[in-house]
Amino acid sequence: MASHFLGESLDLATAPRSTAPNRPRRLVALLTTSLLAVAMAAPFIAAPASAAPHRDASGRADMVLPAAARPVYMGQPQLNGDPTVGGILKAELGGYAPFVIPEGGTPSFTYRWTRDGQAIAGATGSTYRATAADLGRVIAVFVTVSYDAESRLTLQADYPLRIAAKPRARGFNGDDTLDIFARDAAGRLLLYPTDGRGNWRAAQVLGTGWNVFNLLFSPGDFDGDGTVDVIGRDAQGRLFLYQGNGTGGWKKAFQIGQGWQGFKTISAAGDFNGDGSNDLIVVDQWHQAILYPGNGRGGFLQAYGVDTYWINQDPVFAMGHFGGRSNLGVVSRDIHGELWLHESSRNGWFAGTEHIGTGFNGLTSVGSAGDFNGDNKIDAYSIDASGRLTMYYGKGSDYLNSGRPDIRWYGQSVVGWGWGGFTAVF
Ligand SMILES: [Ca+2]
Ligand SMILES: [Ca+2]
Ligand SMILES: [Ca+2]
Repeated sequence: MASHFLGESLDLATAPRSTAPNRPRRLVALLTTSLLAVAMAAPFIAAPASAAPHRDASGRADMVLPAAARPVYMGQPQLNGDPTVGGILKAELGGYAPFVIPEGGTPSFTYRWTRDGQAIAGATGSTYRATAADLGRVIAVFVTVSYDAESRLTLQADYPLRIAAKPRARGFNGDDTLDIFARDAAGRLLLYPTDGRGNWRAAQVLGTGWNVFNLLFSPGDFDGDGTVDVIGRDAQGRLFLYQGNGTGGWKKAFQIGQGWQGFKTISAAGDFNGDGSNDLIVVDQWHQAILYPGNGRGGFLQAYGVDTYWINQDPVFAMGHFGGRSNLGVVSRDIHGELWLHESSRNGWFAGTEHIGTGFNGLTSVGSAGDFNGDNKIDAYSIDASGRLTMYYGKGSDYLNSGRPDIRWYGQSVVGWGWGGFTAVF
């Protein structure tokens, strides 16, 4: 068995396929969080104000009624959204609507966000955009509902989330919007940036000589320096990392693997195992999906099989937090042109597969590069034989309340022409 990365030998035959080394710890973490949530879910009743009897001039005790603390109830809040650097997290009410007994008054909400248990200054809204300072840290949010000064309840939202490295969806040139890479027949690598609201900006040439690669993709930030990178595989099966400089150029390139020529597909997976670093997923010649977890510095941790029999699933591409929740999506297209969303709760394993599209056969290219139209919902694209670039607008989590949970798209539109001459688009 070939070694798949430098300096370390990996025998896929012995790579764990069904064991889940990080499951127990994750489970403990979830249980701890759940217990905390349960403990905190009990109605919080403020201690009554001091009610020492007041004595009037005659010395007669007189009851003074303190402001009454009424028990407050609230369904378990949820923490959702895109747990990556630059992604928006949302605290959402869950379960039942808050109420107070005896009833009366209008609930108001306040929020407190924490990073590794410490309050984040200024983070008091219902949403929070993760920053570079949050990379690898655990973000939590506490929701307080108040009916009056005495009647309030604070719950921690389920579940705290570890923030992953910047995803490919943040683009390459530093403005955190979708960009698409394309290689032309002459081997030039081009960048087609957008303004993040569905408009193209001027294309730029990123380099020449890229014809040496038979496979190109962007893993997001793979080396942990905060910038989106590109990976290429050459004919010898060597894998090279091109470090983005964060402003549309490069730092340097270096080899990060060898022996990758046997893989049918290699693609980004996002932070599939939830440790904060971006990972890769490959399909080998036996149609097995194998995760190559990134080590956050441009290298790899131990690879392992995550699914079997992904026959003829080509292409495979990362969709990030397509469902608008903290789940991570990887999409594949089968030979019938159906699109399948394979989701993970970022524990290193797939949780389930959903059908999300049909009629994608006959297209030259299908992929996803982030949010094209600026609604903070991940979109997909295709290129057909006539060179048309079509964008498919994802619904994010809106599909959950749409009455048609089977429809994951708002619609589609052609956003470019003349894309047929490229030898790679990603
Ligand atoms: Ca980088
Ligand atoms: Ca990871
Ligand atoms: Ca969108």
